Amino acid sequence: MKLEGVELRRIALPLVTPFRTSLGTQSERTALVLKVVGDEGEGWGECVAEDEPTYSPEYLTGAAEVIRGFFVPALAGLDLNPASVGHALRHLRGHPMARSAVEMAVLDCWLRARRTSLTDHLGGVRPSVRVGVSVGIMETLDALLETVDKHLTAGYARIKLKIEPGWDLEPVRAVRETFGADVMLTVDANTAYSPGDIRHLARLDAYGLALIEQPFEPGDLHAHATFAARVDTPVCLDESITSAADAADAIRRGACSIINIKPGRVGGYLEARRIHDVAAAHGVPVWCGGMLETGLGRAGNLALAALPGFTLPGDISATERYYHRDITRPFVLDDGTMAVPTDPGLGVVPEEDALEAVTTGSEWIPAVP
Ligand code: SMG
Ligand code: MG
Repeated sequence: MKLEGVELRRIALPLVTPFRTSLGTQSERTALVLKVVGDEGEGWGECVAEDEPTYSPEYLTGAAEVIRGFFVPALAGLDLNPASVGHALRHLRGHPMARSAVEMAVLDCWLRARRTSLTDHLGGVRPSVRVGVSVGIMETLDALLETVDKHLTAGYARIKLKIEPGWDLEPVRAVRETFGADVMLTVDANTAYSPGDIRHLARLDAYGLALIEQPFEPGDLHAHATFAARVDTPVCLDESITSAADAADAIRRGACSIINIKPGRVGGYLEARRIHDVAAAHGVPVWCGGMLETGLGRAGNLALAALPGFTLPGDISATERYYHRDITRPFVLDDGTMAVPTDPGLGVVPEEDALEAVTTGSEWIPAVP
C-alpha cells in the first residue's frame, strides 16, 4: 500500500463529568484524529497525547508537529504494511503517542483492504472482554461512594480509584467497607508518591486490592521494586513501561508483577502485542489501560484486550461514561463485558457529522519525502 497523504484533525470532546487525577483535572478530551489516504483506501488513527506534557512528555501540538514534519515524510513512497511501517520510523526516536497514531491508521487501512479485523491480526482469542472503570478523585467520600455505586450497578467488573497523598487510605477503606470484599478494587497514583511514602502506602495491604498502579516516578524502578518486596498487594506499572524492553527489565528487577498496556504509551498496537508476549513468557498478567480514547481507540483497545494474556479487566469503559456523543457509534456495557469489533480494521469509522462537530482544526499533509 502506498500513502497519498494524511488528514490531521484536532478535536475537542466535552467529558460527561470532569476527571481528576493526581496530575490535574480534565473536563474535555482533546485529541488528534488521523485519516490516512492511500492507493488501497483509507484508515483511521487517534493520538492520545494530552494538551500538556503531564502524563507523559508528549503533548498534542508537539505530536502534530512530529507527525507532519517527520513521520508522514518518512512513509512517503514506501510499500506500507504492518512490518514496514515500524521499520520506516525506526530511525526517529521517541514520540510513542504520535507514532502509535500513524501506525494505527496505516494498520486500519491495510487491514480493511484485506478484509481482516485488527483483533484477528493481533491474535485475539475472545469475542468480548471484561472491563472496569477508572474513578477520579472526588471532593467528598459521599460523592465517591455514589459514583462507585452507579458503576457497580451498571455491572463493571472492576473499580479503579485514583489516589494521591491525602486521598488514599480513607477512600479505599470507605469503598471496601461499603461495597464488600467481593468487589475487584485497584488504585492508581499516576506517580504522585515518593519512596519516603512506602510505609504509608504499605497500609493499603489491609484492603485486599487487586493491584497498586504506578505509585512512583516513571524512571524509578528501584522504588517500585523496594515497594513490591515490602507489600503483599501486586504492583502494576503504567507510565514506566514504554516498550517490550522496558517490560522485560522491570519484570527482571522485580519492579512489577502486573503490567498496564496502553498502545499510545508504547508506540502502537504491535509493540503492545510484544509487551503482552514478554509478560506472558514471564507469567505476568496484563490489562489494557485507557487514555479517555474516542471510539477509534476504544475499538482498537478492545481488539488488543482480546489477546490471551489480558486476564484482568481493562480501563475500557462504555462510551456513556466519557461522552454524550462520541465520534463513532457508542460502545455499550453488557454484563461487565464489551464486545470486540469484528469488522475489518478497527471495525468502526467516525460518523462524519459527529467528527465535524468536534473538529477545532484540520490540515492535509501530502506524503512527500
Ligand atoms: O480511559 O478510562 C479511561 C481512563 C483510564 O485512569 C485512566 N487513565 O494512568 O491509567 C491512567 C489514566 C491516564 C489518563 S488520565 C491522565
Ligand atoms: Mg495509570
